[in-house]
Formats: sequence, C-alpha cells, structure tokens
Amino acid sequence: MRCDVLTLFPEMFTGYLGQSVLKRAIERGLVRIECHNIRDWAKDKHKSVDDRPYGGGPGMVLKVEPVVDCVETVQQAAQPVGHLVMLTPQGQRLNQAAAERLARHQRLILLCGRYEGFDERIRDILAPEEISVGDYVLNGGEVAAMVVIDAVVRLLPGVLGDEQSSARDSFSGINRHLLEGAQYTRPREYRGYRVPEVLLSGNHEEIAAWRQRESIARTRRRRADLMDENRAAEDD
Ligand code: 6GU
Repeated sequence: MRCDVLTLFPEMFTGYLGQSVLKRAIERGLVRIECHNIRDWAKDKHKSVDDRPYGGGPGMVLKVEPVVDCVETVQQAAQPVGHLVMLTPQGQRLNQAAAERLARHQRLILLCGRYEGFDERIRDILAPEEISVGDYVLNGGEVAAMVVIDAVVRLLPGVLGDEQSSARDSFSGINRHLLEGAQYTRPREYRGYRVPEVLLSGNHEEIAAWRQRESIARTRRRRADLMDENRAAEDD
C-alpha cells in the first residue's frame, strides 16, 4: 500500500513512522508513506493557507486553492490516483470494519485539517470520504491520520507475524464484537494475585473456553452496546 499524507505539520509524523510496527513495515516495503506540506502549494508570498471565515466568527478556515492544488498534484504523481480521505470531526466514525475497507485500497490519500475547518468547496470539488476517530475534538487531523494508518497497516498481509495475527484481535474475525479478556505472563503470583489455574493446566480446550467466557463477561460489563451487536450478528 502507498499512503500520502497532506498536512501543515509533516514533522508530527516522523516520530510515529520511525517506531516499531510502522518502521518495520516501511523497511520491508509493505507500505510506503509520503508526507506533503500543504503550505508548499500556497499562492502568495506570505505562504498563507488559511483565512477568516466569510460571515464572521472565530478561527480560521483552510483555503480552497492550496488544498485542491496539493491534492490534485499528489493524486497525479502516482497510479492509481488513490482513495481520498479527509480527517474531520464531521466524518463517519472509524471502526474496525472501516479500517478493513480502507486496507483494501492500493493507495490512500489522507488530508488533515487544522484551524476551524475546510472551505466547503474543497468537499464540493474533491468529494472525499470523511472520517472521524471519535466524538471529541482534536486540534487537527494529524493524530487522527496516525490512528487511521495504525489501524490499517496492521491489517496488511505480512505486517504482523503469524504469531500475533490481527484476525485474533478484539473487533476482528471471531471476536468481531467482543473485547479481549484477561491475559497473564510470569510470575505466577505477585503481591498475592495469582494467575488463574486454568491457564497453567495445559488443557487447550478448557483454556479456549475460559477465554471465550471471560471475553463475553468483560464485554457485557463494559460495553453493553457491543453485546447488542453480537446478538444481531448471531441472528444473521
Ligand atoms: Cl479526524 N479531526 C479533528 N480535528 N478532531 C477529531 C477528529 C478528526 N476525529 C475526532 N475528533
């Protein structure tokens, strides 16, 4: 997969892309991530990318010309043109199904907003898919773009070892609507807290059944809304 990120703060991505799973995926050629500074497409000598909103009101609005030029130039720089995603709090909320859908694209273009928002004509002209990462307001789309990249890249073939296949995650495969249950590693006892006997038993069937029960119990306690989805999925 190739992923182009359009932002006013490309430096925000360097730390994130240089670590762990992402770093290895990039080194192994499984994903290519290119950041582009929207300011490079500014038209005037002050390199302005935002302006005051018509009709008044607080804050600044991202200007249509630099954003549309930036997106169109980046789209034309490689084939295919890519699926355009705009990160805004007004978008559809990201979930595992959306991440799986995005992971099927060969190329994504992630457009990050700042300030109070985008000039509406950016939407009219580019018809992006709009995605939000949750019902709260961030200072910009950059952190949200990293969330999208993180959720998508781990689904690409070869990124995770077989050992930790993403198919076993919460919200995936057989666990589509279940939270991960309790996990333990050594020592067997710490400050009087013991690892459940069943996990030490070596009985794989019993362990699997225990984990399934734990998972269901935790989901019921913490996320009753997901249990409703489980019931709906069972009915299907
Ligand atoms: Cl994508 N952007 C901003 N600014 N805030 C958000 C968001 C995105 N998703 C949730 N909150």
